[in-house]
Amino acid sequence: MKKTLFISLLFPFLNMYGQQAGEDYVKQVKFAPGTTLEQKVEMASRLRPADRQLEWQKLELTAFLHFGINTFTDREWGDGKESPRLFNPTGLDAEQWVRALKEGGFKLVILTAKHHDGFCLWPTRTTAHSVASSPWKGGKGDVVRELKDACDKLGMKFGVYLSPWDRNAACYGDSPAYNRFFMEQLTELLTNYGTVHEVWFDGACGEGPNGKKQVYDWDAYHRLIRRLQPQAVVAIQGDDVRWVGNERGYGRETEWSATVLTPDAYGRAARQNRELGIAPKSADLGSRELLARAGELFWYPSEVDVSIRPGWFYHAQEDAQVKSLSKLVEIYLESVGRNSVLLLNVPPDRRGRLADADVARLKELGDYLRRAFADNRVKDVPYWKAAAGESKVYDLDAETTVNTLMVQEDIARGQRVEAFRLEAWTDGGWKEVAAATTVGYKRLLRIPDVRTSRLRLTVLQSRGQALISAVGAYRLPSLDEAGERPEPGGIPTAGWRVTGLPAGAAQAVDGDVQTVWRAQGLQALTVDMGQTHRVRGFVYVPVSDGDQSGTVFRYSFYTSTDGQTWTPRVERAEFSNIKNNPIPQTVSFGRTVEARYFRLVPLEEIDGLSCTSAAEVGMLEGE
Ligand code: FUL
Repeated sequence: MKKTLFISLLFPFLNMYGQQAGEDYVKQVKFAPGTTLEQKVEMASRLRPADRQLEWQKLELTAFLHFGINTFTDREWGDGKESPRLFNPTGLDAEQWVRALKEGGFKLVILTAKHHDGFCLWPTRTTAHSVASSPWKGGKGDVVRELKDACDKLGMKFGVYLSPWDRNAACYGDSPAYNRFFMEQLTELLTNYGTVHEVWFDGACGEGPNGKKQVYDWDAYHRLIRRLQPQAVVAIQGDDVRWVGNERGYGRETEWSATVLTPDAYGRAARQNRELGIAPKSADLGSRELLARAGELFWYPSEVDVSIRPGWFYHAQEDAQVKSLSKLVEIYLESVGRNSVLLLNVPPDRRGRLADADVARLKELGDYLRRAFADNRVKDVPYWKAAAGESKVYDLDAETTVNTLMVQEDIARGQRVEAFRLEAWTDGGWKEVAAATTVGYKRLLRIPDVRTSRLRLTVLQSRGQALISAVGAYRLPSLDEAGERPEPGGIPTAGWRVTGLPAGAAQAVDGDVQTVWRAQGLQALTVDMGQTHRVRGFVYVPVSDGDQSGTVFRYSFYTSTDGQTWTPRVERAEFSNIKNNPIPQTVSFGRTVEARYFRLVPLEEIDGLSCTSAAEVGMLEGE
């Protein structure tokens, strides 16, 4: 107390948090009680990223490699009971992964060194549940080493995904013991493989109400990372990089890197975020309304993680569902173009290679983006310090047709633009062609073709002076618009009848994923297909837009030939990761069986609620 008084007498220009009036705040700013909104807005304008966050943001394109036991069991979440002997890639080629990603324009790659099943892709000293117990390379292999060597050789930054949730470790749930175990794993990864640029801690934990409760020591994990790899950003359950809030590949229309969302890993997060009524998925994480009520502001920029295929791990049955080039370009525009870094997952297959279709798509994406953004028609872009309400005219190199506009802020000095407008000079007058809210590192806006020779940018609202570092106008080549088609099953649903439920339940089996069935309680869905079919599995399509309540997490599935005797086909299973990635769930029975009736019995909803929903349930035709 005395010391604080002494310091403030000596340095009257320091505020109560030791920050000097007028100086920049790095990564975080606290508001003293009584700070007015006007003062907060001014302080927010001076919040800037730490150097490692700025370097990370400039990468724009980063990649994920989900690879491990699940690759060999065809699952999305393993239960930790798998034999390490299952891991046996026949032709692992990490250089092939890195080369393909470089062609795609990716600058950093993150490997799932350990996923939720606990299997380690490096020969760790902490557990026998690793590559050392697998037949691959006679137990002498190290996937982390092979990837890191390939990255160093080919010029790619490297990151590690180490799942805190571990379904194999015996000590998981004994908090101090597991924290020591986990930190040893981290230490191995961060000391034995050279420079690491990103550490990814997933937030998932599906232990459920009766599961083991592990209290993670995030502070200690973070201190360890800062000591061993100071340049590495810590993502998701870290405080450098924020999960965008969906796994579908898009950032928000209004995406603030300067956000009032307290990182989950901070002990005070639950209370502060609850008080503000926000969570990582909230639409608004940075408006003035929130700022007015907040006690802290963080530089916590968004990362958009999405897979090139429906699942995160490789499944042969998804070979025909590699995202189209047009979908990937849309994802690029709505992630990198919305002030986020894209983290695109491309999963190696059982050989330990990226599949041909994925490699070809990465090359197409890289070629497309290089071509699309090679020629900025705005030639002269001086640094512009703009007050709210000010405009600036940019000449194009000639009258030309453009369909995509870009604005960038100098985020090294903070994120300030709250609203802006772009006009094009056409037919002898200014015509508004785009208007949006935040800019941040980069904002890309698709517009209908416009022929013009001049653009006018107006900063409509800003937190202090906006610092515009770049403006661009491009003509993106057209794309074949063939979208992806969700595949509800295979057996036509005409003539199917739901038994024992109100008529609305028919919407779950009408062959149309747009119509949704919702019911109170955990309701079993029993269906009479009208005739006997040879079936090999089923598909559950969850509601993926808007209200996801009722989505089934744990379930059992039965079939019957007479509607009297029921055979369990899958018992007490889970739709892994369905909460974050609500894609169609294809479940195989492992063989073809005869059935006229089927029954899906929900055992647990994603949030433990007592309700059920489905966009569709379909049956897969057997051999
Ligand atoms: C999720 C995990 O549960 C998925 O399996 C995947 O790793 C994804 C990137 O994060 O939360």
